[in-house]
Amino acid sequence: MIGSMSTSTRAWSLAGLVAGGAGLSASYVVATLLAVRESPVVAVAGGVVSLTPGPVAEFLIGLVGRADKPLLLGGVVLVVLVVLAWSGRLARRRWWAAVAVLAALAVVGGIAVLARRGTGVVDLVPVAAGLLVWVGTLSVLTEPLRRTEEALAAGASEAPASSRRTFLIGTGAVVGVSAVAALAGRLAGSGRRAVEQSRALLRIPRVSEPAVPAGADLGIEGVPPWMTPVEDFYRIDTSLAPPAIEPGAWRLRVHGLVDRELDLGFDDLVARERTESWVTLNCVSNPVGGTLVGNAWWSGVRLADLLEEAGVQDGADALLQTSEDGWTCGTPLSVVTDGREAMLAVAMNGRPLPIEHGFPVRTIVPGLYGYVSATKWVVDIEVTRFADFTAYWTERGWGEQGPVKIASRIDVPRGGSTVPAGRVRIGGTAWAQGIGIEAVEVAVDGGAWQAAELASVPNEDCWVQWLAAVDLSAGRHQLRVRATDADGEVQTGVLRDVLPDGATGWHTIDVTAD
Ligand SMILES: Nc1nc2c(c(=O)[nH]1)N[C@H]1C(S)=C(S)[C@@H](COP(=O)(O)O)O[C@H]1N2
Ligand SMILES: [Mo]
Repeated sequence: MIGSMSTSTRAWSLAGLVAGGAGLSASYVVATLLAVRESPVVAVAGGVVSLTPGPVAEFLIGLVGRADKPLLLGGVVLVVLVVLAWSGRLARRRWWAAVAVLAALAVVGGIAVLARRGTGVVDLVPVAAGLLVWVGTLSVLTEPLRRTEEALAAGASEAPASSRRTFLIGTGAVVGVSAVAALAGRLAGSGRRAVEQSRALLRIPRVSEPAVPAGADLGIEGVPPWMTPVEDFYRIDTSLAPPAIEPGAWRLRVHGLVDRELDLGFDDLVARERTESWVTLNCVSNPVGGTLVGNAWWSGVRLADLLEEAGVQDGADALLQTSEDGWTCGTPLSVVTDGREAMLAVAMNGRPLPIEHGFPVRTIVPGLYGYVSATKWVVDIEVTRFADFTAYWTERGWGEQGPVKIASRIDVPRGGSTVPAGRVRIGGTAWAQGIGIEAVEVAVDGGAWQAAELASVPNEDCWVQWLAAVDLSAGRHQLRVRATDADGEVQTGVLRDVLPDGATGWHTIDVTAD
């Protein structure tokens, strides 16, 4: 097979193909283990779809009809195979050129992954893992080929048998390991798939559909919808692979400084009296003007009711919450029991929680940042004292209590954009959960604050859209916004970093009018 020049070329191509297969299988396995949305190949196909100009896509679809998706995936796979074989042949003369081709392929895959909705850095891990395995396998497989070439060049009449054997054994082993790994990936992913299926089939009684209150969404182009669709809801957690928990297997223990410990299953929980409310959740790491914030319709069981059932003892001032994957946070007891809609949520926007957002049960406490309250996959609540524990983020320098800070954001126009001179509409969002937004004001070029118009909202726990109009002469201008909460506190202009307990400062952008 690798005796003569021509078959040797085939061997190099084969090495490229097999190494590529190993890389793809590795990226698939890692993608499954991390439960990222889609494998790089699917992402590339999706990217091709979104980059294809409309008329061209329509023409092609007209040509091939419903077979467009399989054809597209097949096409991407075919192109990848050709490139892989070519990379193997390149490796024969110029090793670095093969690596460059593979790296370029990985970059294309990475860009395609990142271009998808709702992906992040974690989604790149499969691509990186694939590339590493790829290059490693290629170098191992081509090593005996290289020795053969050297032997031939040195005048040997045929390839040393040992090199041939090494190459064939190596190739076979890589093919075998890749196949087993891909199979294992399928099995590993099946746990999550099974839970995804349970979730899809789960009907929780008395969960109502979200109905956006009249007047809450001003429908301003460029301002995110008042109700955040779950697929657009920001996601923050420390888990690489979100826990996949069957509702039937979920249990919650409420213990510590209580008269009666509770040990509840999912059915026990949802059988209890329920509450539903609009609550805006945001992350302490959200910078001024940032997007780590979302508003949803949550359905669940009031935490205060459960705590009353358990009977909280004197001296307790905190709930130490633990998730299935061991993440912890400490929540002020006084906040949870002061009458606000603090709950163990089982549904988000009228559907069971998505796995990424805590399925089957998570905590929601209006007015607290997520890192001290919004435990996803919650399985344990200990009634205790702040003095007696530290939690995941407080151990890393973040503040203990974490009340949400009043914030406002300009969504349109976008910073750095150009707008027609004259009357310009400015729109955005403001929030002060637990207290409510009383006023929003905007200022141009550091001038006088002028009041914006506020949308109406159903409660003080969710964000408020606002709209203002200002006159801009031709040239560059600075726009800024500030809010006032229902207690009369005016948002501070002092710029502070997100660490240790949330950013402050006025969101300020530059626009050009012409
Ligand atoms: N189990 C678990 N719950 C968690 C976290 C986490 O890392 N693990 N992160 C918290 C943080 S910092 C935030 S801001 C919110 C984000 O919730 P979301 O991903 O549903 O938007 O979840 C909180 N709950
Ligand atoms: Mo967060």
